[in-house]
Amino acid sequence: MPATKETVEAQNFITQFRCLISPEVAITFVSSPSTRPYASLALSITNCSFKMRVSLLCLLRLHPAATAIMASSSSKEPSVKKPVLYGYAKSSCSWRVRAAFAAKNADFECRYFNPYEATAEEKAQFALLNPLGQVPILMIDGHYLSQSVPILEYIEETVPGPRLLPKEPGQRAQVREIVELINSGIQPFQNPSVAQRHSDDPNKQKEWQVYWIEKGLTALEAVLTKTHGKCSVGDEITLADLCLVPQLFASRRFGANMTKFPLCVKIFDDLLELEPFRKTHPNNQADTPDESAPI
Ligand SMILES: N[C@@H](CCC(=O)N[C@@H](CS)C(=O)NCC(=O)O)C(=O)O
Repeated sequence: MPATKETVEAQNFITQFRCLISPEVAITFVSSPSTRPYASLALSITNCSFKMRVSLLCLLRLHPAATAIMASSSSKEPSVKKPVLYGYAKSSCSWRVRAAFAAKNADFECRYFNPYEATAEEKAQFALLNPLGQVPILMIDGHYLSQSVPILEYIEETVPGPRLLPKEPGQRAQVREIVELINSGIQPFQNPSVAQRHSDDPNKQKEWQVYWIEKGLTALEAVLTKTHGKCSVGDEITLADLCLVPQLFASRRFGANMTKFPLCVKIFDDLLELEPFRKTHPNNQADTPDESAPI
C-alpha cells in the first residue's frame, strides 16, 4: 500500500514497540480499507493469541494515529505463551514476581527493563504500559499487569502449584499484613526515585532510605514474633516471604544495620536456602550487574 503519513507514523510506532512485543509476533500492513471511512490502513497481527492481539491493539490505539489502525482477523488458533516479566535483576518488586513463579514451579520469561537506565523514548513507550513508569510489569493471559502485589495475587489465583496464601483466614490476613507493611511501609521510601526527590546529596538520600527501612524492619521484627514458623507466617512459603526476601536483600544493600533485626535476618537466611529464592536471586540473573552498580 502507498505510504501515507499515517502508515509511516504507525510503522514507526510499531518499530518502537518491538522492544516490548514478543519477537515472534508478526505485524504487517495488509490493505487500505477504503470502504471504511474511519480507517485508512489495516494491520494484520498474527502469531499471537487472540487476547494478546487485543492487548496489542489497545496499546496501538494510544497512538495519535489511532483512528487509522485496525486489525485484520486471523484464523490462527490462540497460542499459549509463557508469561513475560519486564523488570531487572536488582528490582525488589520484580524479584517478588520471579520468586512467585519459581514457588509455583511455573515457567516464565524475563525481559530486561530498568527505568533508571532507559532512554526518554523508552520511558515514554513503557509509560503506555504502566503510567507510573515502574517495574515490574507482567504480560500474562493477554493482560499487561502492573503493581507487584496484585500480580502476586493473580499468579496465586491462576497458576497451578503450591498455594502461596494460607487457607485459614486469620493467617491469610497476617500474610497480607506483612505484604502491606513491606509494600507500602518500606519499599516506596527506599526507591532511588523517591530518595532523589528528597535530596540531591547522596549521603542525605542514603540517610532517608536507611531511616525508613529501619523503621519498617523494626515493625516487621515485632510482627514476625507473632506469626513466624520456618517462614514468615507458619512453615510454608507465602506471599509474605516473596516480599520479605527481596526487602531484606535490598535493606542490606542500602546500608541498614541488620544486626538490629535478628529474626528478620534468620528467616531471610533460611528462605534463601530454598530453591525458589536461590533460582531467582538478583546475583544470579541474565542481567545481573556487577557488585558496584548502585541500583
Ligand atoms: N508498588 C509498586 C512499586 C514498583 C517500584 O517501585 N519499582 C521500582 C523498582 S523495584 C521502580 O521501577 N522504580 C523506578 C521509579 O520509581 O522510577 C510495585 O509493587 O510494583
